[in-house]
Amino acid sequence: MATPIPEKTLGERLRDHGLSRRGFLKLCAATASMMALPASMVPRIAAALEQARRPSVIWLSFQECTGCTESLTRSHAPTLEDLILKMVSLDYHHTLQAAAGEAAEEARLQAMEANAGEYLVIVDGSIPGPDANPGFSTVAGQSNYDILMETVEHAAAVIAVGTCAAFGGLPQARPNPTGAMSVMDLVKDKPVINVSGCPPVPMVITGVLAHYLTFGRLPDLDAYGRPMAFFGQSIHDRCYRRPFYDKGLFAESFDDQGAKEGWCLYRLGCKGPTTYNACATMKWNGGTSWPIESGHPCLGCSEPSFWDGGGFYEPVSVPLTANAGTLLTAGAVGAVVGGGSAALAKHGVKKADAERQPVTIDELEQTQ
Ligand code: FSX
Repeated sequence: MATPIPEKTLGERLRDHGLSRRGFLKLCAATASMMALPASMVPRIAAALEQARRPSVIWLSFQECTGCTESLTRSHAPTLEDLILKMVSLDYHHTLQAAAGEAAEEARLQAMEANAGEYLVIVDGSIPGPDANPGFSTVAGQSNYDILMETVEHAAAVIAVGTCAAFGGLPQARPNPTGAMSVMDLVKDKPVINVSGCPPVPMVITGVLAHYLTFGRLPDLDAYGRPMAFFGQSIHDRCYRRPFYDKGLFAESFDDQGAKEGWCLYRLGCKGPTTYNACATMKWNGGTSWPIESGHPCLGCSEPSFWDGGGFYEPVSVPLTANAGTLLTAGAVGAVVGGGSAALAKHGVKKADAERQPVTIDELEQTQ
């Protein structure tokens, strides 16, 4: 019997694709930045990625709108092409795979068998639970629930991408007609990491994969199972409109003078104070903009309470800081003058920013 040819290391694959040493270091620097790691980590990332082998990834899509995959295709650092061709072996994905029908299902089963105990399962969309009508949502005649449980059985870990998979999302909103459940409601014996957002920030999806590839483990998580590097601070704490909030300057309607001056959108229902995500720093569409920069309040799409937690345009009760637990009513918000900088300092924003100061590629090459 022929000896199987081992999969090439990532370093070998990158060289096969014509990537120079300098280009490789740029990729590592971008990866460090994406994972919110200091530049001093780049040599370690380079050494790890050089020797890494691409993990098999099986991506399952259930009750969702395909916005999560649409978001993934807009990742720019790394691009989707970089991710698929160089970093992971994407062995099954409804929207992106070339195979169809029985060949597609066969590819999933083969990937599971060949990589038992080592493959990653990514899920987008919620799942009608075990007590729901199995006909609510099926793929290849199999219920979503059966496919999920069959596929995760020998997985190393599961990544729930999007608020539907992480917390139930839109399909689970009242009255939840399909009995929709989240991945962590159903998968209890595997590590589950939640990358919430409706849709999630694309570089957060690729960042989690890059972290796994680099360090061989999943990143540190918050109380909702989300990676701290991306969900560790509220939208409010990183919002460029925060100085207006601290001065009590609020837009009262979408076309008043305050809106034109770019004042805080809190009174128009912004959920930034209670929402944790990386939108304010990573932005969207290649770093072009994000909802608040476009003049619209944050809807809080990365939180479990997204759909049933109150009106999109109703002001929230605001915690003064994420850790203080002090709730302010809407009327008291304007009095919080000067609290913002203290809160920012408390969250270590300046320190984190300082650690993320860029270093030049020439400097990095000298450390190799
Ligand atoms: Fe849900 Fe994603 Fe919102 Fe849509 O797959 S998180 S409805 S962007 O597509 O699942």
